[in-house]
Amino acid sequence: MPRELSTAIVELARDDVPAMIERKLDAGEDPLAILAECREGMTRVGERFQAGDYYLAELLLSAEIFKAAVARLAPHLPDTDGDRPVGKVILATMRGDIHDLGKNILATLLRAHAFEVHDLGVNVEPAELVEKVREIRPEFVGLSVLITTAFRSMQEACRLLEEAGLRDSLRLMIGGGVTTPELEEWVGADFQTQDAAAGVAYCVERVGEA
Ligand code: B12
Repeated sequence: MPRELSTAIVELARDDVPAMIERKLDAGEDPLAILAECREGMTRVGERFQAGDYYLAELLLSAEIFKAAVARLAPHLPDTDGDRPVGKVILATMRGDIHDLGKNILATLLRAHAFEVHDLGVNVEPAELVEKVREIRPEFVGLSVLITTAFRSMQEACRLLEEAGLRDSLRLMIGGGVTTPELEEWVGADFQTQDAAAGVAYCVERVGEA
């Protein structure tokens, strides 16, 4: 049986992964499904790291392989016809967290759906997020998280938005591999997912009523 794409990522087969993606695209496979396979590989890399079988060097290499995979898939991701922005979204990874691969995918998908995306980057201070919201007035704010130590800064961001009177004018989404419905409630968000496509669907559905 041929090796799975997710396994090639776990094995850090830097040279094989692009060729495997190419073959899948040629065979007409859904680029979003291919992306999901890559992400599964990253989850398994994380398990190896947690078990002590992989170190930071392997995490870094996996991130490089994954970034190259996303770059190859990006032109094939779903697109829309319109070029006028349908709505504005601010994205950020909050203080304490530097993971951004998932956030970047979400940004790509949202832009492909004609949203104007303001990506504030990683390790963002809650007060900085609030300032940007005041300036840009987005319909949506999306916070990405992969490390539990950043939960508190997400909750703080939500509280500061409320105190600034800005919380009711937008929908707050949280996403990333460690998020759960319980975290959504604890942070005070409106939506939670571990799937960027679901986040896009949420924005597309709600943009008119936001
Ligand atoms: C790659 C990686 C790294 C890379 C990150 C590179 C980068 N530029 O992002 C590097 C090597 C830098 C790194 C560093 C560290 N990492 Co790391 N890392 C990972 C790994 C293997 C994969 C993460 C990833 O990118 N997955 C792929 C993406 C695409 O998935 P995703 O983020 O979930 O995104 C998808 C959806 O969730 C969704 N989405 C994401 N965000 C959002 C937001 C919204 C609004 C929406 C709607 C959707 C959405 O879209 C994506 C596509 O569907 C994970 C393992 C894992 N289980 O995830 C560990 C992991 C997250 N890392 C971990 C740790 C501990 C660290 C370090 C502390 C290690 C260290 N000792 O220094 C540092 C973190 C420093 C810090 N303060 O942040 C732990 C966290 C544990 C915890 N309980 O919090 C994990 C879980 C590994 C583990 N099992 O121990 N890491």
